[in-house]
Amino acid sequence: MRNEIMRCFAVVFTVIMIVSGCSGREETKTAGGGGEEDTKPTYEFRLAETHAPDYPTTLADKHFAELVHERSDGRIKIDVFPSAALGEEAAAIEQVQLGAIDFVRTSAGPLAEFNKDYAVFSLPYLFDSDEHVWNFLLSEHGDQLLDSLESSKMLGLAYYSSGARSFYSSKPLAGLEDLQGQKIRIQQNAVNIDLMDALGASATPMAFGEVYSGLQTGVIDAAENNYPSYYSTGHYEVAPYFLLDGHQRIPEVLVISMTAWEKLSEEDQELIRTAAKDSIAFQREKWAEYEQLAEEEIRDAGVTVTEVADVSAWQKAVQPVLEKHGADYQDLLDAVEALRP
Ligand code: GTR
Repeated sequence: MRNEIMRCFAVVFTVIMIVSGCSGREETKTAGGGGEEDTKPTYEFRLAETHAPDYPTTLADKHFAELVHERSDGRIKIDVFPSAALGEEAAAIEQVQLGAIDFVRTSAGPLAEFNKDYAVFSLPYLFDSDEHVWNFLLSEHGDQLLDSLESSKMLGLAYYSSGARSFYSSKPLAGLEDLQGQKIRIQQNAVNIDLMDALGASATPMAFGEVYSGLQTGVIDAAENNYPSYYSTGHYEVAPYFLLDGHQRIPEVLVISMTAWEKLSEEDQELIRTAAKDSIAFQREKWAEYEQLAEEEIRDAGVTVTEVADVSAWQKAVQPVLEKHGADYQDLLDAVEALRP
């Protein structure tokens, strides 16, 4: 509920920011003796984040902003706006594409609506483990995907950890059969719609910030996410059945708008790219800590957590999704296979 109130403030705030047209202000430092150092431009950028201030991705955004600030001797300032203060995730990506917001930290799930290649991450049971995901993300294929956002007027700077997604419901949920007919909120993209269909459920695309009230009012029965998101949003209070099938491991991505990128000198571009890469280790550490805390809190709160010991029935059920979409990503799927630890 606290999150809902924060989001209401966030919407009002967004309107004010959009009306006042505040984005990526650029000034040139002219004070001093006229040397090259004195004429380097200063920038003030905004970064959109959907999660709460204490969430691992928000902490990493802030760490990234600090590195950039320090390394640019205070010339480049990045203000982080958590709790969807600049809009829900898909809307924030759109604003980044238009150049109205400078950075967004988003899941790769909604990015698929802007660049089809990103839907590869929504294919079910693709990665076995966190190690497997990171082998892929840190490979040349991971880098190519970051660069490929350029065709959508954006650029990926770095990936962050996001664990595995599993189903949770307001109705008893202990096995695949219980998903039949349930209305499940998804991150909107074509693969997710077919995935729910294959599992016998009904897909309901909905913004992340609406899921709590959606579950509470029965507009949806269920949703799916990792332990940290399930905990941080309080979804476990209204959907206390968590079924650990781990159907997807969708990374987080730190993205910059091409409009902001092109304002920067090559030197500053390098500084930003390096700072983003250097913030990965910090995020992964915060992620591991928070994932453990979230699991403990959820179990302590009395949530019914059921582990799926054998996912083979699930993998069989989702075959039609892989048959329909797999061919679009054959090269990436070959790479995923080759990088299996
Ligand atoms: C979370 C992710 C968010 C958002 C959310 C969702 O795991 O960190 O950025 O994409 O999932 O399901 O909308």
